[in-house]
Amino acid sequence: METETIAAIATARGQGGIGVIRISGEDSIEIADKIFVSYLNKKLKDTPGYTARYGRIFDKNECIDEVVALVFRAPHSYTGENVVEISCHGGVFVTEQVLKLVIDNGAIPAGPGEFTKRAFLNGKMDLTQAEAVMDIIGAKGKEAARVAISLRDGALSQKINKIKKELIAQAAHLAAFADYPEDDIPQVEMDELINTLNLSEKILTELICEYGNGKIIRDGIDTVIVGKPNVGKSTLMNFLSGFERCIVTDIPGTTRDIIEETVSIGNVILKISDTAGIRETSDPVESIGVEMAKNKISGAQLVLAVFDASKNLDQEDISIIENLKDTNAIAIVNKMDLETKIDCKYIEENIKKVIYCSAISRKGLNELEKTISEMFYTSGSDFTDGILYNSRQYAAAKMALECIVEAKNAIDIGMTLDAVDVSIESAIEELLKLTGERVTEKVTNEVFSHFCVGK
Ligand SMILES: Nc1nc2c(ncn2[C@@H]2O[C@H](COP(=O)(O)OP(=O)(O)OP(=O)(O)O)[C@@H](O)[C@H]2O)c(=O)[nH]1
Ligand SMILES: [Mg+2]
Repeated sequence: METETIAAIATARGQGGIGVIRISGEDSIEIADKIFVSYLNKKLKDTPGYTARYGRIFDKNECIDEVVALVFRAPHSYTGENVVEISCHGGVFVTEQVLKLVIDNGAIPAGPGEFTKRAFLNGKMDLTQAEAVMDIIGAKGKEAARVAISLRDGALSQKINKIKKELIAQAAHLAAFADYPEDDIPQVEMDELINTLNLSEKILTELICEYGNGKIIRDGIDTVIVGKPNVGKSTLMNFLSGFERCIVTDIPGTTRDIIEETVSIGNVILKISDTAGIRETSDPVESIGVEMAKNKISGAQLVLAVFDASKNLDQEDISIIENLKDTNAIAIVNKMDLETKIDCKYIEENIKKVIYCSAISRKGLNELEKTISEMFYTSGSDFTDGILYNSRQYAAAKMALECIVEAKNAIDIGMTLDAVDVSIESAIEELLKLTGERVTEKVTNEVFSHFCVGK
């Protein structure tokens, strides 16, 4: 177990109302006492846990800032160790100055995610809960945050632990039976064993099937906006991002490069790309953009195909529609504020979902959000009851499922219970990896290397 006392600035760099310097480890209170003087002359070492003291930070005789020092005592803290959090004024210079003093007085700089790593190593949370901490911080939308909070509460762990417990009971029974067949151990109840395997298979299969949804909730839907030049693609992009992300002009061929942005509309996150208008062109720069736009269509999870409602459909529109045959597309019939000339029937016959909007007057967004939700989220699904939320968890669940299927096959073909037990043991091993109960240091380090310093 790591014993050194670590410290880091826990708040974002930059100017802010307050900045927090977090210290964790056996010596954290002693170190803080060396630089903090409370107005009531109370030492932090004499301060109970969950108590704040108001005072000042000194570098020798020079006052650095007026602060609040908050004491947590092991094991009742985030990390499970003694923790002091010093809240000072939120300026870059002041927070760095306080951190430097803490380090000069015996702490070492914390690595990425080291506070949470210690919380995990001290048994305050399992690995899926620790991973969720970073997902809460990184959440880009409401649903992403809701799911991350449920995982931090242990929603996935509970699901996994339920199957794990039953599998362990079965494995123990099988092992005892195999080792001491002549002893007075009750016969293995085959029905019970098969029920456990079926239940495990069902839960793991559901989790694996929902993984795609989890990814969409967490990272957003890969979305591309395509259409002819001048139909209003960049205006739509600006409308969705809420600021002037793209250049908009009435000159066809304005957008050349792909412009990307992550936007959140309602509960939905879109990783959206605005592209060059698709048309035949002799301009070499524009034609590269057109090629890139066409390529983007095939890789996207969602295509927003924009049309100009004030113009008749032409050959270029029709060839774009033809290119959308095997894609998840929504037609956006834009410029509905103008007199409508477009053949709506043709579009509706060829693209399943059609939204009528005016990007310039910012109308039609609610309808778009609703349509995307219907397309991507199975109605009624509640993702807060525990889902796999990253590739590490997904890989472990898949391996566990394979072992369960193997165990079932072994029973079906009449293999010995020994062989069934081997597969069940392997499944348990994978589930223990998933929750982090039996995980290598390499994997643990890899998980926390993606965290920010100070968390
Ligand atoms: N009346 C009206 N004009 C719009 C609407 N949306 C966009 N426009 C106008 O249409 C013109 C083209 O808009 P852009 O967003 O640049 O179109 P684009 O599809 O990105 O064009 P390219 O980048 O050239 O392919 C601009 O003059 C916009 O102001 C709309 O809803 N109604
Ligand atoms: Mg454009």
